[in-house]
Amino acid sequence: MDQLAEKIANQNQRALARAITLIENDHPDKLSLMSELNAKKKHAHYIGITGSPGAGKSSLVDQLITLLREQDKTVAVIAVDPTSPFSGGALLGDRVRMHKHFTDDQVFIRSMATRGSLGGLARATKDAIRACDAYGFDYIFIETVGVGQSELDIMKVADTTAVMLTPNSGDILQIFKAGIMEIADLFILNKADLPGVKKLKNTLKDLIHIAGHRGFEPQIIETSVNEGFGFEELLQSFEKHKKYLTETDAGQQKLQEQFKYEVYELIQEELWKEVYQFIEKDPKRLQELEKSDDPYQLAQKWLQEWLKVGDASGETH
Ligand SMILES: Nc1nc2c(ncn2[C@@H]2O[C@H](COP(=O)(O)OP(=O)(O)O)[C@@H](O)[C@H]2O)c(=O)[nH]1
Ligand SMILES: [Mg+2]
Repeated sequence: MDQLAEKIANQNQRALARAITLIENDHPDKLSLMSELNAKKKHAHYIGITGSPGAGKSSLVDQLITLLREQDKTVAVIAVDPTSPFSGGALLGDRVRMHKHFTDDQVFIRSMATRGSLGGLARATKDAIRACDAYGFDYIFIETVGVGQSELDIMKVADTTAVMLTPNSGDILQIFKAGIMEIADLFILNKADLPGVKKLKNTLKDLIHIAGHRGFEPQIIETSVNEGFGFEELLQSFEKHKKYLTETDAGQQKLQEQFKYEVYELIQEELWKEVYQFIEKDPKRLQELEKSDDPYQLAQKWLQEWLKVGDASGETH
């Protein structure tokens, strides 16, 4: 791997970009690279920001980068937006918006490609965040469009999850229905310069009450990129949540749960890759597939065959 982890830990951005490409392509050496990177992690604050397309996530993150750079903090941004193709709108727009930060070597901005591995985009994004952590950024922002299961899944890696809402957009009901309320550690009401923000805040308070929360009571922060307010307060709110995680038992427990979930997920991904190869490399199974109309029977049969091959070869798969 050409001392990639070492180079990343020495703050080489080209090495970091290369590692993320290897991660996206599910390179065979990925797990060992990730393990090396993990040993070098520096415990950045992972902050997920999720919300509908056009809510203002990128614009706000851009403002936060400026503010954090003034405080001499370093920042990485991983943008995941499957609604826009990699070479299309999202990246182009974000590039223009975040342009001034692209020449700053203490800022790293990357859009994740949606192509790729069996583990999928969520897995690749989590690994990319870890790679950024080995580089040593103070903050790592993860921007996602809060719609699908895969985006919800990405948020499980964040220390702090912020859900962004905007006045009169109707996204609040969608977010409530998708079960996103429960994962929010705080809410950002962006475009608070627009009318309707009071009404949104009241609705939100009601819905938070209905959805309930465990431990940390989510704060509601109003921001406006256009009028330039709310940024400091938002950063303080991030800090407050980070403190909750590191200094309370409930916070520690949440981190432990996240860790356990991630180990399980990695096992699941690796197992599935092996079973998948086992099935796909035998053309006889494809014929079986055509003849069968019982998915339960096939799944059971193939799993048993896979287990037996492991026994016969004396290996544990
Ligand atoms: N009025 C208003 N418009 C905003 C605000 N923040 C962002 N926008 C606009 O909303 C649009 C979408 O912003 P963008 O950051 O690309 O949203 P994203 O898709 O969530 O990343 C852009 O035209 C922004 O100029 C705000 O606070 N107030
Ligand atoms: Mg965006």
